[in-house]
Amino acid sequence: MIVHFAISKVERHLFFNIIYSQVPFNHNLILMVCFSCCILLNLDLIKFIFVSINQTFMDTNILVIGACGQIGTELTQALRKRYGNTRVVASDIKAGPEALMESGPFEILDATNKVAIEKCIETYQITDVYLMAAMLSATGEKYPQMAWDLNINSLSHLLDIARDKKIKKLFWPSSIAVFGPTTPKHDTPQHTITEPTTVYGISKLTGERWCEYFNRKYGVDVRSIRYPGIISWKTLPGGGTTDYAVDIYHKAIEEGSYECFLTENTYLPMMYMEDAIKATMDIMQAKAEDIKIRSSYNLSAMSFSPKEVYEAIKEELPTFSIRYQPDFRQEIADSWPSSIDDSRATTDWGWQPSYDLKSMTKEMLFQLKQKAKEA
Ligand code: AKB
Repeated sequence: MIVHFAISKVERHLFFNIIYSQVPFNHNLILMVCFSCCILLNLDLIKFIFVSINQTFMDTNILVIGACGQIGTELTQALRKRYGNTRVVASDIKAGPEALMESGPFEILDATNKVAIEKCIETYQITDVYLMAAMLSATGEKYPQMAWDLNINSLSHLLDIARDKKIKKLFWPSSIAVFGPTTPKHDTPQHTITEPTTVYGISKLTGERWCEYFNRKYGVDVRSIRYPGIISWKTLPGGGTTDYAVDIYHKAIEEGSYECFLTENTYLPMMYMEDAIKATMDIMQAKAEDIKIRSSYNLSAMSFSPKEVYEAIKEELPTFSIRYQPDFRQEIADSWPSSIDDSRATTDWGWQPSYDLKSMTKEMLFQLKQKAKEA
């Protein structure tokens, strides 16, 4: 008991790191015995020894900033599955789902507070950061200055931290929002006109230029993809223009009808969450020399309109109905591409999506029906 209370949060983190680590069992046993002996001898010594062990055996410790958001929640769980629960620190500005906060370390962290981020990185000996905190397109238009401050300052802090060699690798998501009304709309190429009209798009485009600059000038290993609209059943998105494509499934199950804020023929690039998580983890695991684009990769899986997703749902739920009531988000959607050419991601690091509209619709409806039954 006395020993338990004498161990700090960091030492507990390292202790569980050893238990759950993927080093061979006999090594694990030796480390555990060493650890126990050290506790009885000297606490400072413990820290030193376990910091060294941690660096030797476990070379990846991850921090997810914005872990309670739509992508952050599922990304954190997937990373914990792959790297071990204690090696993935989840953080957000406020508390999130219990499952996420209880399955591994969780810290309250403001993505614009550089000092707090650095402290967290030092405490947990973080090597890789996934910066998922952002204000999306629709909310960004309501609070342009806040969107700019959050999206730009958080990235700028992390790039500085990476330049100062305090972390090894940074993942930062960009978006199809970097494109604008002057961009070729169909099969939008990787390198093309980028004149975004939303503050979100402007911040993402600026971020892309910063990433490439920090890579070229300081050798920072930053990796990025331009997410399309992401569809998932576990966590709701917040403040985006593509949010309708998630909401429509929820409303189909809960109410049997949906009022859509985009017109029926507005085509946008979309992706199922499982594919988005796979892409994010794959680009981070790829060899550094294979990541040839250091601004951000085009990424795509499918393209559909509200009418097409409605028809796909109706095949499964024949009484489902829809009404179209476009609002200010229509103008944003009209400025974005309807489909994306992501061939560079395929050539450089092997990107391949698994879900199309039909398979995603089946999976979404199945999972949401299960969830409704369990509630
Ligand atoms: C949004 O709609 O703002 C986001 C995005 C496409 O980046 N989902």
